[in-house]
Amino acid sequence: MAVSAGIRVDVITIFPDLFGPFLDAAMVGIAAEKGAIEVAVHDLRAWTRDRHRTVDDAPYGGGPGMVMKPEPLVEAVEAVAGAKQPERRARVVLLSPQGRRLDQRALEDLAQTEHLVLVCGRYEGVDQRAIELAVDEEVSIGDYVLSGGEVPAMVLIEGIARLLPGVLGNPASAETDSFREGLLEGPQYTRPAIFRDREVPEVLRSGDHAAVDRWRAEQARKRTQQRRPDLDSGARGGQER
Ligand code: 9D3
Repeated sequence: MAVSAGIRVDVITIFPDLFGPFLDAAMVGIAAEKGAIEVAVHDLRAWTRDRHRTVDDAPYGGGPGMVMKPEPLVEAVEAVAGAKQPERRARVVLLSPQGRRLDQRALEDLAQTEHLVLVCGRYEGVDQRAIELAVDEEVSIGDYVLSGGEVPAMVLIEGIARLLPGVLGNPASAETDSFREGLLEGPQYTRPAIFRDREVPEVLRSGDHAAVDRWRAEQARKRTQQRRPDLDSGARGGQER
C-alpha cells in the first residue's frame, strides 16, 4: 500500500521525558534519519497559566481520581494543530481506553496522514468538552488498564514508522506482514543447529525449499488456528470458500 512520503507527529503529554530514548531507538530513529517521520514532543504544562501548572481537577459529580482540565489541553492542541473549526489539516488522536481498538489496518490508515497530533490522556480521563472541541478520534491499544496514553502513543509511532517507505531494510516486508492476512508465522531458528540438546527441525536444514515452504505454511496454519479459530485458514491460505 502506498503511504505518505513523510509524516509529522506532535505528541502532547505531561511526561515528555518518557519519549526521548524511545524516539532515538532503532526503527523510529532510522525513520527520522531518513526524513520519513518527524516527531516533536510537547509538555502540556507549557499551556498552563497558574503557579502550580495545573492540568487536572476533581470530577463534577464526584468519584475517584482526577480529570484532565479542558483549558491547557484545548490550547495545546490548537497551538500545534490549529482549531478544529472551521478547518484544520492535522488529525488529532486522543489515546484513551474508550477509543477504537488499534489494529494493523488502523495503523495503515494513520500512516497515510501528513500531520498527526497525539494527545496522551492521563488520570481518570479528559473533560468531555475538550474532546469535543479539539479531538478528531480516540484510539485504545487494547482492553487492559494502563496509567496513561504515553505508551499507547509510542505503540502508534512505532507501528506507523515501520510502514513508511524506506524505513525497513526490506521495503517489501511491511507489505507482506502476516498480520495483514490475519496469519501468524511458524517457529524460527538460527544457529547453532543443536542447542542444549534441542535440534532445529531437519526439514529446515534439508535444502529442499519446496519442503521448507510447505512445512512453514503448515506451522503457520496451526498457530493461526490456535490464536484465531474463527479465521478458517485452510491449506489454501484462508482466502477461498
Ligand atoms: C475504571 C475505568 N477506566 C476506564 C476504562 C479508568 C481508566 C483507566 C486507565 C482511565 C484512564 C486510564 C489510563 N489509560 C489510558 O489513558 C489509555 C489506555 C489504556 O489504559 N489501555 C489501552 N489503551 C489506552 S490508550 C490510553
